[in-house]
Formats: sequence, C-alpha cells, structure tokens
Amino acid sequence: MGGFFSSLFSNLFGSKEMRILILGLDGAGKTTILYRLQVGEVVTTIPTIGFNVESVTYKNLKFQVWDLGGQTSIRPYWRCYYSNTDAIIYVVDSCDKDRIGISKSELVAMLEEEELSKSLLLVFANKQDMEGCMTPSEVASSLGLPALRTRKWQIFKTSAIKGEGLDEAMEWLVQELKTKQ
Ligand SMILES: Nc1nc2c(ncn2[C@@H]2O[C@H](COP(=O)(O)OP(=O)(O)OP(=O)(O)O)[C@@H](O)[C@H]2O)c(=O)[nH]1
Ligand SMILES: [Mg+2]
Repeated sequence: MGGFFSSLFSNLFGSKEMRILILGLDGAGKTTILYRLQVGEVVTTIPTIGFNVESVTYKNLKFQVWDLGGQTSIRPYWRCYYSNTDAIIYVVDSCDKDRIGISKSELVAMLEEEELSKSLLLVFANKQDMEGCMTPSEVASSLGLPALRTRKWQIFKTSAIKGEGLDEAMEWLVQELKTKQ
C-alpha cells in the first residue's frame, strides 16, 4: 500500500529520475550536449574514455543523463548501460558525411537490443551551425529512421555550440514521458 502510494506520488510530483543515454560516434558532440543541458554553457571537452553522468532537471522532471564515449573501441561497452533506459539521445555530426553509414550501423545494432525496446529515440542532427552539413531530413533518411515501425522517435536540428534545438528536444521528451506514465 505504502509502496503504491509512494510510487504514485513520486510519479505525480516528478521525483522519479528518468534515465537518458547519450550515444553516437566519437566527436558528434555528446559531452558538449550533456553539459549544455546541465549548466547551459559550452565546456571544453576531450574525447570521453568511459562515461560522464550528471543529474539534469528540466520542467520539474529529474533526469540522470549518461554520456558514453563514442570511439570504436569503446562502443562495445554501450550495451552495459542499456537497462532501464527511458530515452536515447543519438547524436550525429551532420557534417560527417563519410561516417554516416557507420553511424547508421551502430544505431541499427543498438535498436535491436531487447533492453531498449521501450526506449524513446531522439536523434540530434548536431553541428547545424556549420556550412555544408546534411539537413535533418537527410540525416533521418541516411539513418533509415522513416523505416522504424515500432519505435517512437523524433529528429531535432541542433547546435550544441550555439545552444539551439536542445530546448525543443527536451520539451518533446517531457511530453512523451508524461504520456507514457
Ligand atoms: N561547430 C560545432 N562544433 C561542435 C558542436 N557540438 C560539439 N562540437 C565540437 O565537436 C568536438 C567534439 O565534441 P564532444 O562533445 O567532445 O564529442 P563527443 O561526442 O563527446 O566525443 P567522444 O567523447 O569522443 O565520443 C568539440 O570540439 C566540440 O566543441 C556543434 O553543435 N557545432
Ligand atoms: Mg565525449
């Protein structure tokens, strides 16, 4: 009984922490996005070996946000973090046309994992402040997103450096998580 009411209350008042994973190839901008979300500033990053984890509060909801290193040798470890993930933020460097195919393969492999079958997918077409980048719809089709049938997903046009698009993404996420509860 107590358990039922306390879980009801924690859901209603938003004290339950949602778990978000930020994934994507090395250099896509994951760590920059994590700290943009947490402190609202651009931090100087170095390639992540392992992970960073931070608490982020947005619209009264608390998120535990995990940013994992994206280098080839580190990607096999992503799966160790999959359980209980509410949402995946998949970050793409929209200017990295050469590696969009690799980015797609990693995404497809990840989405096949049973543990992530109920997770929401937010794709950030990042680095939109740079010239000659792929548009969000080009990124979406290169990743094969329109073919996803069972997954709730959305793509966002972002620039972590300029702080653009992140609010829209968090807003969408909050709404989706509220309807899911
Ligand atoms: N122009 C531009 N540069 C960006 C943007 N986001 C990140 N960067 C730059 O891209 C580089 C890599 O960013 P990180 O956040 O360290 O990338 P990461 O995805 O965490 O990389 P790994 O930790 O190696 O997996 C840094 O020099 C960032 O300043 C963006 O929106 N626009
Ligand atoms: Mg990083």
